[in-house]
Amino acid sequence: MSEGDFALVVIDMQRDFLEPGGFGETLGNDVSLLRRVIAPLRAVLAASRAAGVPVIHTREGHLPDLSDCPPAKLLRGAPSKRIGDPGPMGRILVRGEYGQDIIDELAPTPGELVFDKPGKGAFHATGFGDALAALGVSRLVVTGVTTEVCVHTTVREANDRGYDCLVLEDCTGSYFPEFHRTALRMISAQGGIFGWTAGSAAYLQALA
Ligand code: TIU
Repeated sequence: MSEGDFALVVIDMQRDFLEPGGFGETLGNDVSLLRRVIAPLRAVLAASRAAGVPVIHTREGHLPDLSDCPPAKLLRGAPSKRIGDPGPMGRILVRGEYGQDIIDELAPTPGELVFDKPGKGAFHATGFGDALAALGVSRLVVTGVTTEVCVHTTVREANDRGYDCLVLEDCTGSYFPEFHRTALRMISAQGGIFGWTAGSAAYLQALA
């Protein structure tokens, strides 16, 4: 993997998805299932930073007045709390709240780009696409949660926009282990219909 032509993208490693009392748990999920992503992703972040790879983080979340949250998203499902309701980590999935921020273990360093996004994909209603264009990269190494929701939405759109995507298998995760496995297969099936997948060990080896 030649350096200088790719960025590391870390999707939604937020307390709202990984810690009790946040959005993920209000949807009925066991948030502990995502924690296995943290250690390998910490290693990937450290090695990427050391190699000078640009790192971009995203956070799903909404404006305090929820004007960027479509009614369909606000009303969907039968969550124990809805987006914007008060929870133990602040208002659920609202920008600026403690729960909406990235977990301490993977906190961005000064200078790393962080995009708040109202949707599942990183491109919709954000400056993510412009940031990639400014960086001049054509390839993305994609990590984060959840594999079949925000990672997939982002990878599918990135693929349409002409980016080659490599999704790191152990640095992505789902509340549904079978969805995780299948989502990864869906990316690389048919000769790489949306991109490719690999374990973080291969990425670290290629960086070294
Ligand atoms: N619920 C779920 O699996 N995911 C999300 O709502 N957002 C992200 O994937 N970040």
